[in-house]
Amino acid sequence: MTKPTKLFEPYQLGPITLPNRLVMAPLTRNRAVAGLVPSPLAIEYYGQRASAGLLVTEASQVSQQGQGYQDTPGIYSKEQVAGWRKVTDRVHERGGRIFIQLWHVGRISHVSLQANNQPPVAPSAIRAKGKTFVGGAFVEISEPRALTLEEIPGIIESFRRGAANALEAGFDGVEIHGANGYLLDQFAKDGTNKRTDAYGGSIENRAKLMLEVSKVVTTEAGAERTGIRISPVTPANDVSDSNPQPLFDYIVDHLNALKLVYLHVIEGATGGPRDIAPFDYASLRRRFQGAYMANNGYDFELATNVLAAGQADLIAFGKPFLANPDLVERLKRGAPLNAPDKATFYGGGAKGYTDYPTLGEALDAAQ
Ligand code: 8OZ
Repeated sequence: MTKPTKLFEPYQLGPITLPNRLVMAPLTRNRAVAGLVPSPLAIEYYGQRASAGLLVTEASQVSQQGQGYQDTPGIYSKEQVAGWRKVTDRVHERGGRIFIQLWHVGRISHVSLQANNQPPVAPSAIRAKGKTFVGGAFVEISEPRALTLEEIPGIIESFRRGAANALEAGFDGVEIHGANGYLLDQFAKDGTNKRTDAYGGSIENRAKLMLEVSKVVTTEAGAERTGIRISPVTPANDVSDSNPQPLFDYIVDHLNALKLVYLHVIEGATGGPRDIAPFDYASLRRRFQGAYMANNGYDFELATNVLAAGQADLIAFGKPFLANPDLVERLKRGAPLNAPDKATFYGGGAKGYTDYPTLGEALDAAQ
């Protein structure tokens, strides 16, 4: 037996009872098939992980313009909705719960993914230093163009449609991707947003798009089925803000007013050090009345301590869930974990996707 922990206690997330506090974090896997429909293998992949308190899908673009990497699934066409329906059906048959992450990459894209090879869109025409993966190769991220004021309602509408499609596909709820240097984070942070109109300048103006998207998504899906992910200090995708604490305190106060069901916070650098920059996460926790979902580098010990201290309600695990379909069972037993294989994270087939063994399968194989 492992030491006492709240990790396996149920949690009431709006109308949904989660059997435990472990969430599978959204993980990009680049295995969508023709039409950017989730792969048939995704049915098994998510189904295998249904014992999570909650599954959050890989980021799924709400429009063609919102795509930034090859083979990421969408949630804007009928075919994509039908593909996702098979995933949600399997997860529900296995007793699980699943939200989809709604995504617009903004400037983190490449002309070859955009209609008529147009530049990707951004708050301001500033190219992100970095590469994306398209056509089987790493390529420089393209120079974006600044969205006009007239285009912003269309962006908001694409998120609303994504939420409506998600419900039609049988999802239990949606998570807005407000993190990791993608469109909503690009608008919020002053390193990427140099606008001089109603969406730039002050904190209020820069936060506006994230809050307007949150408003329409909560109206469509219900606030009790809408979460959001933020990453106040991550350097991911070349994003930065000169003063993130008041920015995210403001954002969280206003998300709280919209009554979102959870706030998912990447603490520190995405997939990297937790202590990259000073930030008072407890301030967000205090401000937000819904569930606080903590993410980034958590293991059993840290999760247990943070839950015991009341600093979070839910803990999102990324790589451990990727490599361990039965992560809940393994942590319950204090069993060893499969190591994730980086070479198969992005793209490919069943290898490194649906073939990580459960504890039972690993024991059988060892006989
Ligand atoms: C890894 C590779 C591509 C995209 C994120 C959606 O960081 C992503 C992502 C991660 O949020």
